[in-house]
This record gives sequence, C-alpha cells and structure tokens, in this order.
Amino acid sequence: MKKFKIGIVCYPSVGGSGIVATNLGIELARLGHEIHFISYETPFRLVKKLPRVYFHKVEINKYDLFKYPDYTLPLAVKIEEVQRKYKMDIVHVHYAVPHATAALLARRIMRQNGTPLPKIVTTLHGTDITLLGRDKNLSEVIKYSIERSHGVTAVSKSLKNETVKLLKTKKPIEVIYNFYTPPPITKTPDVVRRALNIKPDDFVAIHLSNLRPVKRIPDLLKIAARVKNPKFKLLILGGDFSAFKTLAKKLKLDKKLIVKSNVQDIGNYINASDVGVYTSDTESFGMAMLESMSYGKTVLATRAGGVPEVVENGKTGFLFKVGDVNGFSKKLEWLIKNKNVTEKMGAEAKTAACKKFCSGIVVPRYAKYYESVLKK
Ligand code: GMT
Repeated sequence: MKKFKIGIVCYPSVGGSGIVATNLGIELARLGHEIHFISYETPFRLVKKLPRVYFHKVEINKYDLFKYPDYTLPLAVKIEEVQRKYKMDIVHVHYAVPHATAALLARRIMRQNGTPLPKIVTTLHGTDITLLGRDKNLSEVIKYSIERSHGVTAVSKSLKNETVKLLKTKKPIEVIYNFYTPPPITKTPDVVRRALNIKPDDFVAIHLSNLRPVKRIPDLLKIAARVKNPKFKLLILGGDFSAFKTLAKKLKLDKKLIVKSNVQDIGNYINASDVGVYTSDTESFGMAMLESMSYGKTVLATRAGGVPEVVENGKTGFLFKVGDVNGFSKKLEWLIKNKNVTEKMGAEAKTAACKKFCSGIVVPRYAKYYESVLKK
C-alpha cells in the first residue's frame, strides 16, 4: 500500500473522539504513514515520541478587542503552514466544527499561495451532529463543512442516518466504526480493589465518562440506590463529580459509591470490575462501552444512538430504554447472583470487541478510504 502523509486534527483532551483520532494516528504511523497531529495541546494519549509522528501546536492569542477567543482562524493558519512544509496528502479532521471548517478555509489559503492541496476527510463523532447540528447558529456551517469535505465518515450507522435526517446532507457518508486496543494490565484486580477498599467478592459496576449531562449520571446513581445486594459497588471514573454529591448523599450511596477522577490506567480499573454500566441519552458509538467489552466485561447500557451496533442485547450485554432505572437495577441484582452468566457474556463481549472493533480491522479501512478519496 502507498504510504501517505496525513494530518490529524482533533481535540486533545479526554474524550472518545480524541482517543480514536490519536490511536488512529499512532497505528497509521506504525504502518509506515507519516502523521502530523494538529491541535492546541498534545493529544493526551500521545504519551511518547514515536517514529513518523509529529505534533504541531495551534497558538491562540488573547486580544481585548475580541470578546471571545477564536480557534477556527489560528487552526486554519496552522494547517496551511504545516501543509506548506510537509505537503500532506490528506488532512483528516475529527469533528465537523470547527475542524472541518478550518481545514476548508486553510485549503482556500493554500490555493491562493500556490501550496499543493490536500484532500479533506471529516469524521463525525456524535455531538457535532446530535448537539451542535441542532443549533440553528451552527447547523448551516456544519452542513457546508460536510458537503465540501472530500470524504466523510461517521462512527456508526445511527450517526450517519441522524446526520442525513437532521442536516439533509447529500454527501455520501462511509461508516467506519471506532476501534480500541486495550493496553496491557499492570495491576492485578486484587491490588486495584484493595486500594479502593473493595472486597474480592464484591460485585463492581464501573462507569467511565466525562459526566456530561448526556451521560445521565442521576440515573446511574438512582440505579445504584435501588440495588440492595450488599456486595454491590458502583465505581465511577470521570471528570468533576461535585455537581452530583448532593444527590449521592440523598440516595445514601456513601457505602457503595467510589468516585475517582483523572485516572490514566483505566484498563486496570475496568479489569478489576465485573460489569460496565452506561445510562446516556445519546451516544453515537460508545467508546467507554467498547473499552469495557475489550477487557471482557458485560455491558449494561441504554439503547441510545449507535450503542446497539456495539453491544448485542442478550449476548455481550443488556440494553434498556433511556431512563429505565428499574430495568438496570433488576438486571444488576440478577447478575450478582449469576456471576457465571456475567463472566460468560463478558468473554463474548471481548471476542466481539476483538473481531469487529480492533485496530487490525478498522485502521486498514481508513487507509483504504484515504486511497479512494485521493483517487477521486
Ligand atoms: O461522549 C462524549 O462525551 C465524548 C464525545 C467526544 O467528543 O469524544 O464522544 C463522542 O465521540 C465518541 C468517539 O467517536 C463516541 O464513542 C461517543 O459515543 C460520542 N458521544 C456522544 O455521541 C454523546
């Protein structure tokens, strides 16, 4: 396969899209492609220097003149600058706004400067459509950025359908699922549990997210409150939990709730848990669910967006209506008593994650997609 020079524009912070974009860049570099990450910070999973991987920082200056600092313009300028120096074949942007918009603007500048033009591939991740696509102040620019990209991918069929329905786009959208390669475990479940004061025979449900409103954390806490089995523990790894402390106290969760933020080695914690629990009201794919499955954990989740494309109800997990706290808690009570089923389904989940959502399957699909876009 031909080796490409690929620019990857992504959010560097904790979040599914940033994780996917970073891992994609790393895997493509491993296959011999040259990768240029462009963002306002080093992507947080890009922890070490790797051959053929470069990072270009977008500097944002503050001017009293502007009430709101703008990111789109300095990003466009940086993309053009990187292009002038490295002559990329493809600029692959993750999130339509502002990334695709900035890349399209950069391309106009390149044309004017006589810089060789790259093709723009945009990957839609979810909230760029499900949330921002509904904002009448943004929807037209999102639609424009999709239509003008040379290639567009979405992380699930559900997101593709939602994009077409909401924005009435005509652009063909290729569905390429997210992928995840679980980093090796470095701490045994015993060690992790002891540090969290969890007994070896406790039943741990883990939840990983940024705790944004779409994740419906109050539902998660209500589910935990309804599970009466004394062995049950809810472990939340996420962002700022302070907004939920009052509810957790009201629901008397102190003995069964453990919250940790800024965890880097999430694999050790997932591995030390029994199941994953996710209550989102919208989820284009569900990276956290895939992460749980990859470590062999049965997933209980809402039937939201692309989740049914990741979790197979009754085989690799259980799906519930959004808000069905009763359904979740009853199933958890049942799984605590039927640990053999929990483990068997967890093993199925791991197999499914490896088969459908591993880098070996997904990364070559992106490389092939680039090839087809470049041929057009
Ligand atoms: O879910 C989040 O809060 C983070 C968000 C992001 O910006 O990374 O995730 C979106 O993209 C992920 C990667 O493709 C998907 O796995 C998530 O389902 C999607 N989130 C939503 O649709 C709410």
